[in-house]
Amino acid sequence: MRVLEARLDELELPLVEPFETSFGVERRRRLLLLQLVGASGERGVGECVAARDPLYSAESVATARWLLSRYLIPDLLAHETPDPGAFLDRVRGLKGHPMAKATAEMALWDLYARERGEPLATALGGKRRRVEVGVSVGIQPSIEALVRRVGEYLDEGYRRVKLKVRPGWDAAPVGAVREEFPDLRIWVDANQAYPPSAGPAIVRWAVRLGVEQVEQPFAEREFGAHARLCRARRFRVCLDESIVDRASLEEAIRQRALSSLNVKPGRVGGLTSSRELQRITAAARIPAWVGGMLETGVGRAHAVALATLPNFVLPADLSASRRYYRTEIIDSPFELGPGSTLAVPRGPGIGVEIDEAALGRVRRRSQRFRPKHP
Ligand code: OSB
Ligand code: MG
Repeated sequence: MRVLEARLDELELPLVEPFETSFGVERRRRLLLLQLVGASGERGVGECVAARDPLYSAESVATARWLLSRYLIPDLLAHETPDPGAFLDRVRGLKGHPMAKATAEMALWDLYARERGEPLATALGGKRRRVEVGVSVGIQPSIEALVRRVGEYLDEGYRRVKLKVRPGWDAAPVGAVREEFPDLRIWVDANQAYPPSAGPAIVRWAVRLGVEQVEQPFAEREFGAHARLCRARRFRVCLDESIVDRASLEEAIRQRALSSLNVKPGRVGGLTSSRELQRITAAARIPAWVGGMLETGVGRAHAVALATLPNFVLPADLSASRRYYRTEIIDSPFELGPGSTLAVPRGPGIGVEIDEAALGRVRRRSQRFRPKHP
């Protein structure tokens, strides 16, 4: 693949409603979108999941823009790239910044699959035609509002909810949802908000309320505390922020700190790394699933393709487009289908096309890049 042109857009999209987690509230999603034009005439697009502020992880829109414009895009324009792996090899010396690297790597994967005329899911080795999904529900202004929201999502067809929790917003709201919906699959996600000493209390309410999975209750490096929670064996303990690459996953497995893995391509540096982590979890008999970062249709399409791989056996955090945004920047928004699923697009690459008019309405900045010596 030879890249003749790159465009880096910064977008601002209002969420249909604020999304509150233990680390903050998101009202308007700021994000970067990278479009590549290949010598073949095909295009490739990648979405950067870093947010405006470095609250989920160290990266932000600003740091990702810097890495992309200063290093990654110039690298792509200066070299012939046979496949996404060749790009990863070249930028291996640049430390950190997995979300920025994933943006370029995912755009390359799209371009690569389009040049081969096959869907990204097929290029990755996936087989499923639909992927099962659930819905991640932010912290709400009141318990009544939460129960109402969950009811609306169930009416839309979702069959598994993930409730955001934090100290002070856990047993009571989760208990109210459980009381109203006795058979519902309930997961919770704390985004590292609890101290290790909270472990026994979490076990008590999670078991009493039939919580199926507890995601990242403790800090990123607290493998020991997560391992103690795993030993209760009454619900799955899922890691998200703790797992950033192969080494962290292997160490977590060695310490028995997880019984489920949330794989987000942005967090782990792209689709190649996501696929590798998926393989490692399969070998360790740990169920995995694809997480979400409030993506637009572009990042969602990449994530849906990833979710077709075999060990993604739990429902993904990839909901329908309308759960996030009123305006979608792709031509065919994702809709919830039978059995709480999203259809895997059948066209080449990510299988959806950018709606340039819609993109123009939410774009705040745009930068073009061309090769130095064409
Ligand atoms: O921890 O999974 C998380 C969104 C932003 C940052 C972190 C997380 C999330 C979600 C949203 O839970 C999942 C989705 O995109 O639907
Ligand atoms: Mg999470």
